[in-house]
Amino acid sequence: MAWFRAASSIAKHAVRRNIYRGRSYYHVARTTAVPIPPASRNFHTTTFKSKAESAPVPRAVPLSKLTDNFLDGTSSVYLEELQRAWEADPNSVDESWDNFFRNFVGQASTTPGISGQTIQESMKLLLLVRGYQVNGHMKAKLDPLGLEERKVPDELDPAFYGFTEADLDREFFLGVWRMSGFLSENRPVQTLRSILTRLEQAYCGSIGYEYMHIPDRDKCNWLRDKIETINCSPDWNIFSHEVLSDRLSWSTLFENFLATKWKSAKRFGLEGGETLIPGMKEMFDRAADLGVESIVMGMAHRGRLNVLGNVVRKPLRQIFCEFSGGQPQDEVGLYTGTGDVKYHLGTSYDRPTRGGRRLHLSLVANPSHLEAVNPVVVGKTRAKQYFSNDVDRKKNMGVLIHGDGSFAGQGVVYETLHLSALPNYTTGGTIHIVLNNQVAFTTDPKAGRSSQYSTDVAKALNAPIFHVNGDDVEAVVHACELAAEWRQTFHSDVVVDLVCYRRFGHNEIDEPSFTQPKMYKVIQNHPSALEIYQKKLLESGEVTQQDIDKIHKKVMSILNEEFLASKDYVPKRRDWLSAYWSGFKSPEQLSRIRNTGVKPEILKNVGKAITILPENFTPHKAVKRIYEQRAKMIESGEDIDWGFAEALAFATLLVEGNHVRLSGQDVERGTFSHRHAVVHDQATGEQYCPLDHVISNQNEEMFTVSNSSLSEFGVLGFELGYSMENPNSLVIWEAQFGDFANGAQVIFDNFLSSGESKWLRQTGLVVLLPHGYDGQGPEHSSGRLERYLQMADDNPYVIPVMEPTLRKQIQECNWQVVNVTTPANFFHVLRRQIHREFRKPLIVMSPKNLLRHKDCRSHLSEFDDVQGHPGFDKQGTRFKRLIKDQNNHSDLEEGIRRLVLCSGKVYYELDEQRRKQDAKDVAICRVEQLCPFPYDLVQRELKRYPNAEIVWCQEEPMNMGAYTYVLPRLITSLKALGRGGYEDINYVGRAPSAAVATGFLSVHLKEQAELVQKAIQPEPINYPY
Ligand SMILES: Cc1ncc(C[n+]2csc(CCOP(=O)(O)OP(=O)(O)O)c2C)c(N)n1
Ligand SMILES: [Mg+2]
Repeated sequence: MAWFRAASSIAKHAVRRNIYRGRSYYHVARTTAVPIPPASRNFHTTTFKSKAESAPVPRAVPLSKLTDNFLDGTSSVYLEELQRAWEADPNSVDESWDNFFRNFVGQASTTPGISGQTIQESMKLLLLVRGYQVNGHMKAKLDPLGLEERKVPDELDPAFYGFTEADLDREFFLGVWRMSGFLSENRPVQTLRSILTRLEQAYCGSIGYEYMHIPDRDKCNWLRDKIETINCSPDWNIFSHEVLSDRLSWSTLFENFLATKWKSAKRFGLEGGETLIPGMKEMFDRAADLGVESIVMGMAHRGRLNVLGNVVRKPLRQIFCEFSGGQPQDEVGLYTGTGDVKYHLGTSYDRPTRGGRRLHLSLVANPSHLEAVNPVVVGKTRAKQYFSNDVDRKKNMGVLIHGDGSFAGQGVVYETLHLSALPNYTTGGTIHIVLNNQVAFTTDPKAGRSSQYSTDVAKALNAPIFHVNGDDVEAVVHACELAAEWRQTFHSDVVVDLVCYRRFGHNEIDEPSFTQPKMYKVIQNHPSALEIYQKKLLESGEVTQQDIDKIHKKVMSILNEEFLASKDYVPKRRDWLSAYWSGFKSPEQLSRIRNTGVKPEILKNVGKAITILPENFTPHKAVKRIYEQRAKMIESGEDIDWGFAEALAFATLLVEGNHVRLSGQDVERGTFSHRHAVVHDQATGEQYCPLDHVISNQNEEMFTVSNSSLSEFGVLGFELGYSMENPNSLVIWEAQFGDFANGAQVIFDNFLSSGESKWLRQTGLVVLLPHGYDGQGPEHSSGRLERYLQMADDNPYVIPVMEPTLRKQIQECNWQVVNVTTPANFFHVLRRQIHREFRKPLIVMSPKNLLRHKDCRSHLSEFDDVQGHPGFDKQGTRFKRLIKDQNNHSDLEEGIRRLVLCSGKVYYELDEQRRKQDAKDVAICRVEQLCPFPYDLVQRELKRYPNAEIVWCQEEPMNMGAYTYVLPRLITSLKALGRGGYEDINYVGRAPSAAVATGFLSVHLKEQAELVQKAIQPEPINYPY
């Protein structure tokens, strides 16, 4: 077959390709070329510069292009030395320095007016300029309420540098070289007064710029150009004024309208921060002009309805209808779900832009957990980039709107920011807007954060931060525009800190004066941003009162029309479904159960393709052995282990055209060194990923395996967002050890287990949680299986339809939880995720010691679809939800005295014990799929052993593991068969415990031996009674 590259010479010579799209990350060792590391990320260098190399060459440097540490102590000493050399012999220095010194001592013929300017004065002047660049934002007028009490830093005071009143009208020389920013202007000589005026205008107006923490000169210069150049602010012509007035009116009147129609409803209004809407619109228009075609947005409660209505353009009648409590009518074959409050719902629309383009906007649904949606948005954006072949990441962009309290307080903000430059997670920059109303519920900033600004966390990522006074709509729009330009120019994150206020309480029925009395006294008399702007326009004579009234009338009449129309509006659930998913089945529509076996020749071919390493490649010898063993496995079909079965699942899905992405901590090698998906050349450090070469011309990201940052919340959220974009992708997150997943609990609780029910969005995300008791102590033994089972929404007392042709059990359940014990079954459960017409999250308690267990092997015939092969059941080759006893029992086994039901790796220990004791009258069944419960198969086994004592055996403590989930379902199964109830189910396992496991290996071994022996013991168990 053409698409195989099995033994092709190209495969042999290929090394893992560069998926980083030409960016010069220093860990791009997977590429053939070794890129030059950027200084900023290479701080652990062991390379020392030679003296000759480090001697600076005196070259004229435009002021605005100076490195940020130019004026430190060493630079001035250096300058003084240079000056001395120049005084001794002007020809001894570079011509530019000659020019420089001539000017300072008044010798330059071009600048006759300045004499007596000392070099110290020049240095101080430069320090003053730098002072504004670094600290100008401290003096910027950011707070619309004027309540901020900030000490203006000394660096902004000319007296600090020794300048006096008398110097104000003295002319000073600032440079003759070509400079960016206002200091250029071909006016190197300016009075101190005019220099100060310009500095104040540029840095201390309604926008406070923070960018001097960015260690990249070009980026700083780009910004200085935008900030300092006299005509850098937009040309606010009358057209813009009209557009701004209109947009601000919509934003303001929308909230007013909701407030009058639904007086006591919670809507988390935008009042006090209405300029967000014109700001976002301008940002989106500008981004569209610069090539953005699709924006994924995430935001919390505040202003969400306004954004939905005015930015995303969700029909107002629909918003009003939902506000009145209108419930979607159930349509045949469509979801019911539990729904969610109106300010959590997501949606997507196409928005026409001012420039005549169309911009696709999607607002991701989110739970009330602030900021939790951030990584989800970023992951979804990345998936959009992959599926639209947006290799430059210019067409799809993420925008996140935050609250000031949550941005500073929630750790996931940092975890998400820290994904921004990772090659397999970057989206080419997210724009963040902090809707900074200077309060979080009832908490003042001084109690809510230790940093000066709520945005300080973003400085760690070298993002520029534009603080802007939310009452100045023009400034807000300018900052938003600049953010879009930054993102499209530098493809990195940027933050707009929109400093505003909250006109009312936390929500509309909350009383803010209980806790912020002074602030609310000011707010009471504070005009809205719209009033301020209209007044300004009226005073300037640019608009008339009639113009203003006209806009007001137009907006109000549309709002009223939509309100009337909302009464007849019939909400459709379809409104909530998204593009790639058409044809996928809801829980109400029966999806055929498909086989997951693969044709033997395909298995063989892909198997070969993924066991070949390039010629001239020197893998570690242990890895070489693993690959040789894998080659043997595929050749002989025997002893296929876990790691290889997983690779076969990936490879076969790739061949079928699916995208496969696996991410998590150390997943490339695998925490337990079993995967080796990326092989490292021991001589060159080059990397090779065999799964990148399954089909010819395989897209470099089609298979992605990526070590992640050390974050669970952020990375799992990212993969969740990624998985939601396109169903034809197997997206997997693997925890290092299962218990670490609790750091991502919000994603499990509020998105993965309940997202479909709340928001009607499906995901087939797979979560691998290493689990199993092997004496590693309390923190590495358990993947906390019980938690995932406890969140399952299947009714323990109702057996659903289990007949294969009518079964919708999985479709109707919120997720699947499995504890698989054979490589072949793992292969099938992964493939099953894709080979079905619906998507459901899959939680896998994945093994640790089974990865190398001699009995945990499968034959290739269990993977294929050949009738008569061991994997082939009545219906074909599929994932086995339950593995019956291996002793090939007939349909009725009256002589079996005990049926041990278990799940996971304890099976192998039980089986061994049974062999040791030669306990032929004990049957052991493995419940591979715990949730939803395989009632049909469990009942089949119960019927097979009518006289058997029934035991649930687990290695986890009684209050953990699957016991509490299995117990009521076993009772239900027994009752339905008329075979007893609660007291007939015996428990074998560890006693209840607070800690997951003992920290002492000896205790572990003793406990483990006891429970295994007990499960097989000849005497009856009679436990817990
Ligand atoms: C993770 C989390 N913790 C607590 C809350 C409860 N809560 C809802 S809004 C809010 C205040 C948020 O303040 P801020 O981020 O400044 O947004 P604002 O409401 O001021 O717009 C709090 C504490 C929550 N929703 N999520
Ligand atoms: Mg706030």
